[in-house]
Amino acid sequence: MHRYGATRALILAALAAALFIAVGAVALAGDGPEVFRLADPRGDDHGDGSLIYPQRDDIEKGELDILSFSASADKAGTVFEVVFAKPVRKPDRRTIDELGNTLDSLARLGFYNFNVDIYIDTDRIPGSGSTVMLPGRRATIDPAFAWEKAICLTPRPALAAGGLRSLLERQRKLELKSRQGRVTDEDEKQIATTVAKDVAADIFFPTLVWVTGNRVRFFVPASFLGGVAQDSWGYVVADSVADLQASVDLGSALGGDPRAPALMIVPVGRGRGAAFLGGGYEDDNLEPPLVDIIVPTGVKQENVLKDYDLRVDRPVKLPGVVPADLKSLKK
Ligand SMILES: [Ca+2]
Repeated sequence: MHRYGATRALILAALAAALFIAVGAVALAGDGPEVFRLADPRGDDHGDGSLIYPQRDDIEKGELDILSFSASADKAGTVFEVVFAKPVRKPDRRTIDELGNTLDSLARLGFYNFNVDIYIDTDRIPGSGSTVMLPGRRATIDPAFAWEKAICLTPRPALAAGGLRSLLERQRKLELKSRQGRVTDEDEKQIATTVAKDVAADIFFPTLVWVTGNRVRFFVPASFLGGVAQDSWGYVVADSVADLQASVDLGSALGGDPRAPALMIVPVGRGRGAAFLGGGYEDDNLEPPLVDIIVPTGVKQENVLKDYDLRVDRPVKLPGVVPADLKSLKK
């Protein structure tokens, strides 16, 4: 009897420990104080108003429809959260390439259909920072919100980071070549080192991700943002359909500029199809393949994403949102 009691006590202790660990893990996922929350309308997951989801049976309207974007303080950094209109679709065991790779072995973070880009203007000085978005977004950031730090939540972060580095390396090699005529091995090494350093300092690809129902939360360390995310910073948030296969698509031929590279993103095309966002215009390489973006109060997403000019090659300019400004508006 006594023995049975001891065993039971042990089991209870083990259960309590397991529960403690589970609770600890949940607490890690951003249960600290909320820094800000930005709301976004339901039903606007159509970019400039014309985009149609890829015609596949594993993605449907609502899945990329952002309802809110928020940030919570965490001991070691920030946990961002995106809430979608529909549950996040989980990678299953189906084989998706000739090598026999299964979807869940490639997309290991619990989601696979979307990217969420976040460009953060931390210094709030107009014109200071970058206005360039990740390859294939076919849009720029409004110089008033030029960014210092970018975050790209994508199903295959390591592949995306590697793809971005090789793209930038090639770009800088070409620049150097046009300046000095040739590129030496030493130059190449130098370029690779600088690019790796720049990408690590400027762009973060989250690998700690929690998916629950309609919500995806992801951790960004204080070492990257220089502390916890601030509500006085400017945020551009845009989502897109993820292309799992191609880290860097160099020959995106779908109605676009064949020279324009794309990073893990499904392009826009005409009509409807499985491999692209439908509803695009003919001979149009400036319509962004961005499905849902968060815009400032009083601004219409569709108008922002339509505001480009093919005649003078002027792309869309995305404005940032400063959460603290919204709070003062409410007062
Ligand atoms: Ca939305």
